[in-house]
Amino acid sequence: MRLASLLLAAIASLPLAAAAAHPADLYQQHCLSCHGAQRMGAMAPALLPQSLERIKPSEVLAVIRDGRAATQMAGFAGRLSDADIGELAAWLATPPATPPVWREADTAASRIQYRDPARLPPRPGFAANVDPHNLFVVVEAGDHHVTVLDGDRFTPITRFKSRFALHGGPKFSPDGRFVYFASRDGWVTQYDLYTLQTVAEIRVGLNTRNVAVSGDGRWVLAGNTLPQTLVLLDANGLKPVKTIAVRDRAGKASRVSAVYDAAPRQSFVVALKDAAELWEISYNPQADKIYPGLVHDYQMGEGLAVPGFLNPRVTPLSMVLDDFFFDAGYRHVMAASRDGQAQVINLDARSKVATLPLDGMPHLGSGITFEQDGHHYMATPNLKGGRVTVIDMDRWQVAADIATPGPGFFLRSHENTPYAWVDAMMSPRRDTLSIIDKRSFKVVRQLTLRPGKTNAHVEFTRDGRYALVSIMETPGELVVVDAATFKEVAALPMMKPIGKYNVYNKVTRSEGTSH
Ligand code: DHE
Repeated sequence: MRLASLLLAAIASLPLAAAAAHPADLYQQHCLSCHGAQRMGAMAPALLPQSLERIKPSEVLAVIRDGRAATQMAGFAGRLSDADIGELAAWLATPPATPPVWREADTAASRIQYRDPARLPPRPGFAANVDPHNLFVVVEAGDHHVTVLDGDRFTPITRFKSRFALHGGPKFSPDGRFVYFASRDGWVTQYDLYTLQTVAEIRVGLNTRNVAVSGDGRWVLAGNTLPQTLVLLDANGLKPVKTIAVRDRAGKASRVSAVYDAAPRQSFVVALKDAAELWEISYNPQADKIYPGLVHDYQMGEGLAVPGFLNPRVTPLSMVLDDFFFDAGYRHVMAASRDGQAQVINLDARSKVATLPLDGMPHLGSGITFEQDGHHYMATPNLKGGRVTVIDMDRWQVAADIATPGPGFFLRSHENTPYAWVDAMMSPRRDTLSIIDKRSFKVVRQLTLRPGKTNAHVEFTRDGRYALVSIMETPGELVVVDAATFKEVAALPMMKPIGKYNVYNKVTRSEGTSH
């Protein structure tokens, strides 16, 4: 059911009260000063339908009525009638009469520089015995904070407030010094792990999908769904470099599904949500010479060559693809559509080379790769089926379908462990992790660390000895488990730790973790 009709159903359950005022007037009077003109966000988050998509209608009503703890959002019960609160909540779920506009100039004007990147000290400021490559960055969605954790001692080094609703994995500079976050309502943040301070922030759009950092550390590319743009930033200070309007061959605008860095290719690869195209944007300074004539800018006319450097190179596809995953050599992407079809695209030949029998909704962005008996495999959880599918990447065939207690979101492993861990967080068995032996493709253990609570999202220490598991609740926990004995060794209180990221595993592109 759509959000607006769910809200209307929730409103119908409210007690009858006096006739409601017009919600647009209520917004002007009570919400605009914090949530901004046209509901685009200001000191408080945007209140557009896209921004509220992930929040249950009953929760929207509850926040307006009772406020949000530990924020400046006060409750309006007593000040507004139940009918007014209901009308306002329903109105927020509908698109504004005038579509909100976010231009390049808005992006440029939003940038905040907290520290001069040129004046940052060269070495970490924390104790010398803390390994800067074994830090974990933990995103706590429960109260919109980030914890930086010492991965040797499992002790927090700092905890700071993030932008509202970070989504997707934070991305790291190649040396592991800087971490970049994207929030659903368009804010990109550059944070310095050496000084434990934010360097800069910029709002690249009204609704952002995710960001990627180039393998040479020079660029950050953000993919938006509103407006339909890609925004290229200088990674050192987040100055905007260029905005690319995302349009297909016919000129139709498309949202971005995901953008990832393909470091060995010196390029970003972009999947589009509304167009049967895959884009590759080279940041190789020699790209103009390497790809002459292969670059097309469909806004200028089909087949028109433009410089290869920092411009999209389009691969036309037979269907719209969503999330995707690279093979180990970054020559191919495995990509799936929302309706459960999957293809292998060769990025050099710029064409489909195989079809994969992956039904349901494989969550490819959360896949892993590994080698076994000389074969290269990738494995992916499935958002619509209780299984992990293992693909033989040498033959592009399904090698195994491993049953799990329910659909899961995140699969993780590490080079130093024979096991891969997957959750079942989309099912009633959300408290159960399945541990799969990568050699036999069998579930060898099921683990329920906190019964009745969501046990999900695993990340390993840099040596693979310990697995850190999220208890995704508010309040929740981060539980440290010995990766060989599966025994709990530590637990830290956290507020819905939605994801955690080990610096070393990320910058070395460990085969067991997301990139
Ligand atoms: Fe995510 C990553 C898409 C809903 C938590 N999610 C990603 C990525 C994509 C994606 C494309 C990879 C980006 C990256 O890491 O750079 N997510 C989607 C969806 O399409 C979906 C199903 C619907 C949506 O509203 O976008 C969706 N995601 C969710 C959630 O409901 C989760 C559980 C909670 C939330 O905060 O929204 C959620 N997604 C995450 C997390 C990652 C992620 C924690 C990073 C994974 C990682 O460990 O790298």
